[in-house]
This record gives sequence, structure tokens and C-alpha cells, in this order.
Amino acid sequence: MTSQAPNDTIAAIGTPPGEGGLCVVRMSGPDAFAIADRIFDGASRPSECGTHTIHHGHVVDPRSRERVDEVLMSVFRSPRTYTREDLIEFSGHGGMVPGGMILDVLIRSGARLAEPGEFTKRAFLNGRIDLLQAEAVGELIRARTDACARAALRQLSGTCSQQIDDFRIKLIQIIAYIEVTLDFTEEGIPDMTPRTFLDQLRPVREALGCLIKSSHQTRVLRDGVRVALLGKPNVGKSSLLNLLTSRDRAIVHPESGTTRDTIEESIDLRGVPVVFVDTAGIRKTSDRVEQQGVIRSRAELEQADIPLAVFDASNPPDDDDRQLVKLLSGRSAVFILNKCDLDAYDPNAYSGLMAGDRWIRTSAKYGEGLEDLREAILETARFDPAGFESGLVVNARQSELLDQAKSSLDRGIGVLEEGLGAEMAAVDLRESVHRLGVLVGKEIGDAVLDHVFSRFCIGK
Ligand SMILES: Nc1nc2c(ncn2[C@@H]2O[C@H](COP(=O)(O)OP(=O)(O)OP(=O)(O)O)[C@@H](O)[C@H]2O)c(=O)[nH]1
Ligand SMILES: [Mg+2]
Repeated sequence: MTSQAPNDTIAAIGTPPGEGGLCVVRMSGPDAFAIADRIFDGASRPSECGTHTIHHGHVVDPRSRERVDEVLMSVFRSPRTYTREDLIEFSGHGGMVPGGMILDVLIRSGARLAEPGEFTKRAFLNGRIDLLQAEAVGELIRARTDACARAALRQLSGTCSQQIDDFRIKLIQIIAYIEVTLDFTEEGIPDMTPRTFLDQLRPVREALGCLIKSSHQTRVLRDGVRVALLGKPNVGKSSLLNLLTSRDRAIVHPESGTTRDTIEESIDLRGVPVVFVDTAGIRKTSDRVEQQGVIRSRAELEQADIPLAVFDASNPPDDDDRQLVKLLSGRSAVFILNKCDLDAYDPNAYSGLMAGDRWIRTSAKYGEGLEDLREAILETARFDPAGFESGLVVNARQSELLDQAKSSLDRGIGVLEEGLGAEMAAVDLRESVHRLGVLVGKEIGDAVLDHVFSRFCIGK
């Protein structure tokens, strides 16, 4: 750790901008009470207020004593605060102006405007939370579904950090044993052989593997999935979009080529944020505007996590359908046979188009087959709702570190299995401990910290 605990006082508006009932301006640092004494006019003097108390009064301009806003002042004394420093919050009137005026008074009285995430960064630097917990605060703010928020809250509680720390401690103990065995081969030391080390390391590897696997689930939860509806014109893409999102979002019309541009709509699909994208029908066309639509549809196919390929069951497959199947080769797509309600529907007409793939049969007209379709989307996203209960809400940084920690551990175990000596294995185990340490913020530099907290909003 290279960062020093901060010694100045920061302030920021903690609520989103715009009209609202309240606006909260917070201030944290060693001068919080001295500054508050200068600008708060009420029955109590801030520096004489007890911790965790609320006081009515006015924020005033320190020079003119003119009232800036009527507020409730919440007083939190170090160390039992969000940042572990003295922390004061002013709840004023919501709106575009009052919060900004309170903040201006605080800055003019000696506070500094906080950087994004700086309050949480201080909570980390002052040892109240570790880096995994700090990042969970950001995840909680950004969560797009209830399930994602719950996962972030679990991470914030420190359970995941504890689990990572248990791995580290276990590995450090094993490294210590290896070193002791090397230094003192005689009496007094329990008989530790490579076999004993392996017996202890394998369960750690298994548990770390499980954590990585379940973290994949939370990654889906966090980032969501982009699902594109693709197919030739008139097969019912827009009708399916409207049904899946329960909104009358896209125009549905018997005429081919109705949708010209891509249309996006987000939903919460059993806790997973899903963005559905309706596209223009992909076909060969001489119409210039439609050609542009087709180009966009193809681009969308590249971007989508899951392409939904829609076909019209009431007509036999044609060249456009075959072309789409070709475009999707190598992708994990969901294949939909729509308009299954129509008399002309022949269940076998499409079986030859693709061997082996499962068709989801739907009728957008009657809302049939939707449950199967939702199931297929979650399955293709490899999302198992039961799996995320124990996972970390991993971002790219954390995911990479977990993988590196696991690879080093794998290498260490490999060395012992090949009988190459515990001394060599210890090098890999130390590397694994280091990666896990960086993950929870125990061994980390300023540049990484700045990167982590710059993704926060100001005031948090
Ligand atoms: N009978 C029946 N008609 C459907 C079904 N799905 C869609 N339709 C009809 O098929 C026509 C085309 O539907 P859209 O949803 O606009 O099709 P699209 O694939 O978005 O068409 P483009 O935007 O032109 O590419 C409309 O008249 C729909 O009412 C279905 O399952 N059964
Ligand atoms: Mg359409």
C-alpha cells in the first residue's frame, strides 16, 4: 500500500442533480467541525454536538451571515462514520440551486471539492472497508436489477472478502510450512511431505474454482446481455420484441420491411438485465434506406451476446433464411420458429435447415412459447439463478486477478505433483497470495486505486 491517509477536508453533493424533495451535501475530514461552526446557524454549535445527532438550523454565508438554505445537519464523529473521519451532512431543499449554494459556502470556508468516489476511497484508506467492499459500493449504485443489487450488498457486507482472505491465510500457512521444512529438517517440525502440501492445496484450488465459476453468474448479472432479434422481413421480430418487453415499442405491420432502424428496450429477466434489440429484416434489397437497415442489422449481429434468429413457420425456408443460418454459424444463437398458429404451418419444413439445434416454437400473435424462449435465452447466457448466490460481482480487474491467482495455484500444485520440489512450488504459491492480496486491496498501488475510484460518482 502506497497511499497515505488523507488529511484535508472534502465536500460534495451526495444526491443526484435535478428537482427533488431533498438535497444532501456531505463533508468529511479533520476540519469538518471548524468549517461547520463558521457556516451553521442554529440552536447548537456543530463542534459541541454529540455524535450521530441531527440539528435544525440554517447554512449561512460566513461573511455576510445571509441565509443560504434551511437545513437539517447530521453530525457523525470519527471513527464511527462512513469515512472513519468526522463527517457532517446537510439536508437542504432539493432542486438545481440550493445544494450548489451550500457546497459553494463549504468550499469558500476551507473544504475541497471531492473527487468521484473519494468518500468511499477514504473509507478504504482509513481501513473501514477493503477494496472488494469499496468496489461493491460502486456496483450497488450502478445495479440495474434487484438481484444485482443484492449480490453487491452481499459483497459490501464483507463475506466475499472474508472468503478471499481465508484462501490467502491458508496459502501463507502452507508457504510458511514449506520454508520451515526447508530450513529445519530435523526434530520439532511436523513431518510435511509434498503429499501433505498437496492434500491442503487441492481443497483451496477447488474452492477458488467454485468462486470463479459462480462469479461468472454475477458477471452476467452485472453487465447484462444484449439479445438481437434477427431474420428476414415480416417473420415477426417486432411482434416478439413487443411481447418479450411487454411494451408496444416497435411498429408491427403486415408489410415487409416495416422496421428500418434498430430499436432497443431493456427488461429485467429473472434478475438479469437484458437489452432486446429489434432489427430491420435481413434480405437482398435495392431500396437504399432498407439497405442501410440491413447493414445495421448485420452490425448488431456482431455486437449481440445472443442472436435470436426468427423464421416464419408458415412458409418454407428460402435463400434469405439459409443465408441467416450461415451468418450465425459458430455463434450460440437461439432459433425461433414463429407463426406456429397458422394453418400453413408444417412442423417438418424447417427440420432440415439446421441439424441438431433446438427450435423454440412461438406464436407472437397468441403469446405462445414465450416461457420456453425466456428459458432458452437464460440458458444460452449460461445463467443459473441459483449460481450467483455465492459469487463476487466481478469487474474486469477482479476477474483477471482471480484467474491469475488460480493459474499460479495450479502451477504450484503441478510442480508438487511432478515431484519438482516444494521450494519451487512456493514461488507460485507466493504469486497466488500476491494476486489475492491485490484483489482485496492489501497490496496495491496508487494508480490502481485512482482507476477504481474514478468510476464512482461524486459524493460517494
Ligand atoms: N399469425 C401470426 N401472425 C404474426 C405472428 N407474428 C407476427 N405476425 C404478423 O406478421 C406481420 C409482421 O410482423 P412484424 O412483427 O412486423 O414482423 P417483422 O419481422 O418485425 O417485420 P419487418 O420489420 O418488416 O422486418 C404482422 O402482420 C404481424 O401481426 C404470429 O406468430 N402469428
Ligand atoms: Mg419489424
